[in-house]
Amino acid sequence: MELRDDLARRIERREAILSVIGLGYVGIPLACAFAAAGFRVRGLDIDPVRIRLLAAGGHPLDPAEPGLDRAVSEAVTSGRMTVATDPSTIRDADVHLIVVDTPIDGDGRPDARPLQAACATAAAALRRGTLVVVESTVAPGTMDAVVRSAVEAGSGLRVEEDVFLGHCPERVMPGVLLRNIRSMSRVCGGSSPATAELVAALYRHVVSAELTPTDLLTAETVKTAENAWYDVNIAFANEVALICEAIGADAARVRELVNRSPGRNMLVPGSGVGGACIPKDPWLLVAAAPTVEARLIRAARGVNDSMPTHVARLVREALTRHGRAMSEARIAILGAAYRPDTRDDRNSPTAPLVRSLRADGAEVRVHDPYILEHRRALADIAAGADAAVVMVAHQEYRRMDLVALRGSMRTPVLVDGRRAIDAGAARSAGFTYLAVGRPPAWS
Ligand code: SAJ
Repeated sequence: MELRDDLARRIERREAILSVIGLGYVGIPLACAFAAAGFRVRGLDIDPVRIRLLAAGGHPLDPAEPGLDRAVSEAVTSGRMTVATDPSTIRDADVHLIVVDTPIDGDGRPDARPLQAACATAAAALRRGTLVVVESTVAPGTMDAVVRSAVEAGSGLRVEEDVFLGHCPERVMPGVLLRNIRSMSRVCGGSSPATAELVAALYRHVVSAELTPTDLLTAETVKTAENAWYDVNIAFANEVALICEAIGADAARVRELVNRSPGRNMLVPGSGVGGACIPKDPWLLVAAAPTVEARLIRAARGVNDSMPTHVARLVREALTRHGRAMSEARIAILGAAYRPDTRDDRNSPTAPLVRSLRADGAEVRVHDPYILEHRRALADIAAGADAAVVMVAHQEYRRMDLVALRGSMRTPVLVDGRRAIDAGAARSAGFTYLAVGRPPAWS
């Protein structure tokens, strides 16, 4: 096919112009990576504040994100990356990379509106011989039912006759955004095998890990299934932890010995599952097949979403044994982020925990050294508290002075949602120490 071969040559020579539609925590590092590889990149976003910041060489993401400040600055000052809110700026692009969010609604149903809007923007700029690649994680079947339809309706062009479709799901992780683009393997879905090869050839410029060409549906299913796998296995670890607490076994020791058995990989129990991906992607997978009950995947979501409530129960039980009613209790929550040593608090389990404790009438204060609104001194947050609850394993909490913490509190209850604290040290400091997966101190 002459059109595709010509595009392949332009990609190989890095003459192809790329647009990146959606400049978020995936789109910004992606645009920078392709600019650093020598491509001209047209960034597009609907947020003028974000665009102004990027055009000045800054970015709205975590300032501590390794290498990102420099990557954005170099991409902009080199002139290889330009950014705008005006969709006309992507008309000369040969490849459109769509990187917008793909949320779900309260019932777990995909909300494809941001994707549809981005497809319409790309479609308006499409010319014969161009490629559209969706990086966003989508429910299997979306590339065909939503993207293909929007692209053909919006451009009047036909997929595989005039234009080409790809799906290369992102595998970023806050805290290692640029590293993951280079080092994480990717599936490269295409509207035909030749187009899948073209997508792989494009990503070869920024990915040094394995690139596997495949069809669009397989690519959509791989991404959502890999994260549903993660969620189900975390739920398994959490359920074993609940059983261990009830029977008096230590889930950490059980996990350690289970994983010595060949082919076993029990994950880590904890206070819940946060992030932009894991709580959402299982629902995208399930949504693809409404006639399939998907009881296991749904139940796993329920187990993981119940863990913050379980932590609240541990707090309640410990305070009761100290004669402290929840209605008069002061509780210090350590950690609002969902990932250790980052400020990323998307879908953090801390939010439902705070709601649950406040519903019991407790006064709840939240500390997190990485999040501006929670950055008060830990000593101030813990002063006079009846319980301290570790919800994310920030280094600051792993290293904190437990004797000083105990001394500042009114009641010595320490609940550890991430096994971040040494139980012996906690007890020596005078705490009633509880942890997810560990039998209660009084059992
Ligand atoms: N968690 C547990 N127990 C575990 C593992 C995780 O409770 O054994 C919890 C974490 O505390 C966290 C949540 O689950 O709250 C998410 O876990 P994570 O931080 O390890 O994963 P994410 O959401 O940051 O990113 C994941 C990653 N996938 C895997 O690690 C398999 C990342 O590589 C993907 O790129 C990303 O999803 C994505 O974009 O899908």
